[in-house]
Amino acid sequence: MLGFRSTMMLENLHEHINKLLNLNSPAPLLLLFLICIFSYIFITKRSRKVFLVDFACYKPPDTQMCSKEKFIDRFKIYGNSNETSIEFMRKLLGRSGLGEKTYMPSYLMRDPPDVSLVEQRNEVESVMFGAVDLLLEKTGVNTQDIGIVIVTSTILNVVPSLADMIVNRYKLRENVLIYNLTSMGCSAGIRAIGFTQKLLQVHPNTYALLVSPENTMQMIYRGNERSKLFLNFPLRVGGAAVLLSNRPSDHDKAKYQLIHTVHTHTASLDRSYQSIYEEEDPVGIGGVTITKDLLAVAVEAVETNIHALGPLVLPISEKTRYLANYFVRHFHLADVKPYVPNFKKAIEHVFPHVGTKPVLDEFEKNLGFNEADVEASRMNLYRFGNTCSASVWYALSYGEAKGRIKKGDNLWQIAFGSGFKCSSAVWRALKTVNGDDKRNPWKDEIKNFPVDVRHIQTFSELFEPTKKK
Ligand SMILES: *[C@@H]1O[C@H](CO)[C@@H](O)[C@H](O)[C@H]1NC(C)=O
Ligand SMILES: CC(=O)N[C@H]1CO[C@H](CO)[C@@H](O)[C@@H]1O
Repeated sequence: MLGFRSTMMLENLHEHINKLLNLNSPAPLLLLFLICIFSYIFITKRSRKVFLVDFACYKPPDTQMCSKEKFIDRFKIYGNSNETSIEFMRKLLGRSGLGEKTYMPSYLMRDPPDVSLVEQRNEVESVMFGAVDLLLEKTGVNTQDIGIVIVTSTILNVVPSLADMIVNRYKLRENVLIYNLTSMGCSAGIRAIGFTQKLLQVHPNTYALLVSPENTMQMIYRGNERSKLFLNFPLRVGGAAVLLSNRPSDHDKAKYQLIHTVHTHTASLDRSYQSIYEEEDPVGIGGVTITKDLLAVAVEAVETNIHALGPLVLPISEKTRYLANYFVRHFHLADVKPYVPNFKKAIEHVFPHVGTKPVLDEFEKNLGFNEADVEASRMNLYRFGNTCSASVWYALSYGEAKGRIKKGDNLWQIAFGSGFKCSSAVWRALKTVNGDDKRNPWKDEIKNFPVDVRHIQTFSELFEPTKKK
C-alpha cells in the first residue's frame, strides 16, 4: 500500500518535472539549487552533539592534607591576624562541614611558608598536570587531536597564562585555540561547558580540554576584617580536567552527552554584584569581602537558574503544575506557595557546587531537594572542601564511585559563584559507569561515606535570612 503510494508520488513528481522541463523554464534548475541549499543548511547547521568523553579529578598527596587545627596553626604563621580573628576562624571552621583531610597548598605547609610566584606556579602546575595526566591516561586521546583548551581559575594570574602552560607541557598543536577564564568565580567551570558547547558547533571533529585548577593562595586574607576572613576557611586545593568532543565516533566511547546548559547572571543588581568583592581593607591588606547578603543572593540566582532550566527538562505534567501556580501567584488569584517542580521526574542525580554549608542547607530546605540529592555535595565539602569550579566534578566522581550512574540516567550539575552567577549543565549517561575505576579520587575510601554531618551547627545566622517560603 505504502509502496504503491510512493510510486504514485514519484510518478507525479516525475510528471511535474517533465512538465516544467517541457515549458523550457529554468525552474528545474532552481528546484535543484534550492534542494542543494536546504540540504547544505540541514547538514551543516544541525546542532552537533557534544560528548563528555571522560573527566578526572586531582587528588593531592597526603603531605598536603590539613586538619582544621593544622590549618589554624599554618594560618597563625602565615597571616597577621590577631587572636580575635583567629578565634573567629576557628569557630567558623568548626561549623563549616569540612572534615580533617582537605588539602592545602604545599608552600603553606612548609616552614616557613613560601608564597613566591615560583611556588604558586609550581602548585598550580601540579594540580593542572595531575588532573590532565589522569585524563589522558583514562581516555587515551592523542594530544595532537586537541583543538581547544579552556582553563578556568578563580584568581591566580600569571604570564604566560595557565592555558599556555598546558600547551607547553603537552606540546599541543600550533593552531590550538586557547581561552583562559580568570576571576569568574566557582560557576566558571560550568559556564565554560556552555562556552565550549558553542565553540563545538563551529569547529567540527574537535576535542576540547577544559581544566579547572583551584589555587587558594591569593584568596587567603591576612588581616582582621571579619567580612574578609570568611573566604579563608572553605577553599581548598583541587582540580579537574574534562574532555569534550563533537566527533560522532565518540558516541560509543563517551560517558555522557551534554543535553542542556543554562546560565544566569544577576550582576545587574548591585547587591548581587557586590556580594563577593575583592578589595583592600582599611589598612591596605588585600582580601575578598563577603557581604551579609551573600546567602540570599546565592539562593535567588540558583532559583532563577532552576526556573529557566525547568521548561527544558520537566515532563508536561510538572510544567503544567508549575505554570498554573505561576499564574495564580502572578495575578494574586489565591495565596498559594510557589510550586517547586519535582525534578526527580526528569533528572536522576543532582550535583550542586559545595559552596559552604549554609548554601547546601538552603538546597535542602527551600530549593526542592532532599537529603539524598545533596549527599554527594555534603560529602564533597567534608572530604575535599570547596574546590571551586572543580567541585561539581568531585561530586560526580562520588556518584560514580558509589556505582549510582546507570545508562540513560540524567545528571544535573549546578554551580554558583561571584558575579553573582549560576550555571547548570544537564548530561545523559551513555553507559552504566563502572564504580571501580582506580583513578576515581574517592576510590579507596568510598565505603566510609556518607558520614553523618547533620549534627554540625551551621553559621547561617551571620547572613541576612533568605526569603521565607
Ligand atoms: C583584632 O582586630 C579587630 C579589628 O581591627 C579588633 O576589633 C579586635 O579588637 C582585635 N583583637 C585583638 C585581640 O587585638
Ligand atoms: C592568554 C590570555 O588570554 N591571558 C589572559 C588570562 O587571563 C588573565 C586575567 O584575566 C589576563 O591577564 C591574561 O592576559
